[in-house]
Amino acid sequence: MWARSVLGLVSLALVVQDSLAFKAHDFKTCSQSGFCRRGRALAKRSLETQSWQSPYSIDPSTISIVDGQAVFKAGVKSSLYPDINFGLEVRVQEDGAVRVRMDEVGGLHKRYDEAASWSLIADPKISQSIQWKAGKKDIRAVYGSKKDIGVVITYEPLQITLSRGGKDQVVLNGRGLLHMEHFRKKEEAPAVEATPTPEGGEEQVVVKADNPGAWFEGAEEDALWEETWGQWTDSKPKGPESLSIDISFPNHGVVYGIPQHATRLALPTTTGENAFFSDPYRLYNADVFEHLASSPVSLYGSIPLMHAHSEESTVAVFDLVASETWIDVSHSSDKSTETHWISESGILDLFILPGPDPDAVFAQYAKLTGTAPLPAAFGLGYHQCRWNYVSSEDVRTVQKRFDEENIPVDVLWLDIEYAVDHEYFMWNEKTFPDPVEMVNDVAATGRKMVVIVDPHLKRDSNYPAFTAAQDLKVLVKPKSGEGEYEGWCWPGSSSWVDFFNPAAWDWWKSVFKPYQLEGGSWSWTKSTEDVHIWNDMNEPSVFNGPEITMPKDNIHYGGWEHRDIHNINGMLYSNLTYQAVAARSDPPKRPFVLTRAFYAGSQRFGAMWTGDNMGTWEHMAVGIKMVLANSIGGFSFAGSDVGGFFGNPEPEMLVRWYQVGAMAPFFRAHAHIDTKRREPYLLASPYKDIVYGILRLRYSMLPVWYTAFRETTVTGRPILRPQYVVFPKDKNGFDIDDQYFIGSSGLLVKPVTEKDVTETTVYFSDDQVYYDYFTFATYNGKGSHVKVPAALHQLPLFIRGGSIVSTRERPRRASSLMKYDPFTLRVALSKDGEAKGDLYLDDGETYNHQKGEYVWREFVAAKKTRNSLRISSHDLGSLKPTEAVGDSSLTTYNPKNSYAKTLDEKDVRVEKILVLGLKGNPKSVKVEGTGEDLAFEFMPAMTRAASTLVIKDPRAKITDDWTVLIQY
Ligand code: NBV
Repeated sequence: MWARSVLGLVSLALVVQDSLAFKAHDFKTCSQSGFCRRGRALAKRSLETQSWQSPYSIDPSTISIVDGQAVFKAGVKSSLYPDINFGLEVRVQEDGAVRVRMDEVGGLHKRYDEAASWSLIADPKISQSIQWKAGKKDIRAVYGSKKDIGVVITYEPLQITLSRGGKDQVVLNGRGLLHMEHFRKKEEAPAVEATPTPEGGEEQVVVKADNPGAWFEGAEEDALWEETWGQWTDSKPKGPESLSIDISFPNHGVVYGIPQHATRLALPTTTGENAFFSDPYRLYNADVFEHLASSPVSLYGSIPLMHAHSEESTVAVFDLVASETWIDVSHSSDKSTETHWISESGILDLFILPGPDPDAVFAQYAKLTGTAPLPAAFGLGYHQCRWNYVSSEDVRTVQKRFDEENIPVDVLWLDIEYAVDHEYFMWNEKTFPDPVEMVNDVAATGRKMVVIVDPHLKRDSNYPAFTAAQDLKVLVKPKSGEGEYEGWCWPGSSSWVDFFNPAAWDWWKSVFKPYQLEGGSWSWTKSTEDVHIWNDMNEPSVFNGPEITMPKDNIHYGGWEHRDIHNINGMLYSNLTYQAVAARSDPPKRPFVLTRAFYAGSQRFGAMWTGDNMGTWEHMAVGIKMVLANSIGGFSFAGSDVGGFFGNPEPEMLVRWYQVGAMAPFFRAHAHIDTKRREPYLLASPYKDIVYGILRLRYSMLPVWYTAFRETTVTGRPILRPQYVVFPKDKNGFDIDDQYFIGSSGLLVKPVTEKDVTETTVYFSDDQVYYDYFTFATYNGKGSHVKVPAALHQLPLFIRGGSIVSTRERPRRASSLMKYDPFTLRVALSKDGEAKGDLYLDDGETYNHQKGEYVWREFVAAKKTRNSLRISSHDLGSLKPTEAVGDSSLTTYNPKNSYAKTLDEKDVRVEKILVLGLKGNPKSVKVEGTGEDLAFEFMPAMTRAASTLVIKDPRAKITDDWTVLIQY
């Protein structure tokens, strides 16, 4: 690795140079990882052995049904090891999801079983209406409102099947690959003979003399007790404890999810004939430099959730495991998918989410891991970052340039060079002599700053963050369990706080307080409430560690090894930082925290970005797919570095990247320290004008993004929705991952990610009219791939007929200055001449929305007679309370709350209504009730462009109920 050796870190320049050469062999392939090798070898043997049968079975005499009728428990045995006991538990939850847990009982050690406590929001509620019926060979339950869901647990061999309407949906251990390696004593074994693998890793193979289980486990012991890879030896003090399970979807031909990988949304195969990738997808949070644009290697985060989809149904599995996991994907036909999950440690804790459609799966998953809270509104604005703005004067100049050009930006960012010696929180006083004044200058224009705080703490006895953690004894320990683990990172010799240790929590929260604490302990006094936080390197990245991370035998709180918790580690860091930023103000304000590492549940703690992408077209394109995969995984607040982190994008590429970024929930430009400056105002015309237009477009669409966020907060439905989510029955859309809808707004976007493009093809699935957002050109859907103009200044963005889109079209410098701006409504009439859409507003800053301080309106355009159209506005929360899986405070409200009153007092109104696709010339436009005539302009339909009616100042306050009547 570029900075592996201590001596290598001579100067930043050197490190950076070296970093530009990514070496794939810094990361293991499956064949270089002992347990993955064992798992895949098991799968191979199963294919080679006729009449293969899983050795695991249930002992019927041990079956018990507890908790009313809902929880099935039984003992499980493996015929290979009759003396070892396993316990199986299958619970059916209230929403029909099935949880399968299995652990070794009375083993030599304990398997890690705490992943659920970090990832889930609560213990899921068990169904009270399940009846298990035990037979001789199996036990089964039938449930669901139509009594069409069945769970069958077969005793011998052990197999669990979920079916719907008589069709198998999910089968566990159907291929007999379940294997929970039990804890064992290290026997006297012949000396290890190390054979190098072709990739340069070392296979350590011990031949066992007498092994009756060889047909299943293999005749040889492979890296059970110790594993050496490169210069690192993993001591594996507890020996083997890996877990393999096959999960099949016999009636689903496509699978999605398991972020984070740089690949297509519909996951390509990794095994079987003509497999697309040769290695399984890996989940092992890792700092992978200059990663490939198409690869199954693990990246910075892991969400072990997989959707399986067909025209008939969507189901999912959520494998709640925190250790390194590899997942093979294959298709035995184009209608079925087989997967094989191999994890290094931990219990089996797996959820089967029965669907039956994508929305139901989102709700089922959100009930488990929660939804994203509403963000601070500025988080949806444009973020200007680079590594690094080098001084407070630099920051002020950047801000000034944005203001001079009259272009919006909400947040200016500081990367690691603000911190002297890379001791986070500690300003470099030479370059940042006046940090509080600098932040105040930025805040004076309604903006915020985000400052990086990495998790590695320099081991410096004068660094208060380090010494406090040391005094509290909350640092991660080395394998001996004594003292503090030391690794190498930006500041040199560093240690890491163990956030699994509750003793670290209150302290970490106190550190972010921008005022002197009682008792005199250290806090970040040179900061303000306008500073928010960026958590990078939290995989964790350790320059001199194996695979640029911590040794797996490091010890965390509770005696767990790092291997047990690795994939959760980064989530705890952003969780605690999020709490810390919230806790510094009273009453609390919504924090903004950006994280690089993540796990299932991280959506509760801020935003993520896709890490260090390259400035290439391929990376631009795959970034969209990665953000979509993240959205499937519940983590919608996502984006990738605009411009590409590495490299100097040509202007055309930069423009396209702004188009991509502006259409992502998290919109930030960022660049490596070695790159040339590329702030939008540095571009020449016409590029600069196009980018300015994109920035303004983003700001005008903020109400759309915020409303979509509300929906995800309440329902768990993603903000970005790929085709299969919106049209689950249209199989032509299943592979499409380069266009997507934004929330329920009806907006469909297909960003261009190729050079020299003047037109592109968009897929319109349904029998509906689609309007070009800018020109109002119309396209008819129904399964057509349509060519649309896409020259550099043209972003292919469409409104689906039947939608009403609310925007704010007055250019401002920051979103905070738009709070009381008027709205424009685009009423895009459906083929039937009707439309609707909603709009959610709150103060964007406090938690008052949870006390009902918000405005949630619906606009409806409906025909009154054959020749008249009514466009009306009414509040939603008092009329149509919806069921919430997330924040239920956002479903019912009193429309007369004080936030609504403020909007009323400030006269916040609709200033313009655009009606697209009216079929006839309007004769009059009036306010219904008063009969007042409204001014309007009308452009009749032209070939392929919709008719456009512009109603000016419809006398419509945003908080009032009103109706406009159009006669035509
Ligand atoms: O803090 C420096 C960078 C940061 O700019 C980037 O966004 C992170 O992904 N960081 C990684 C560390 C080193 C990158 C070469």
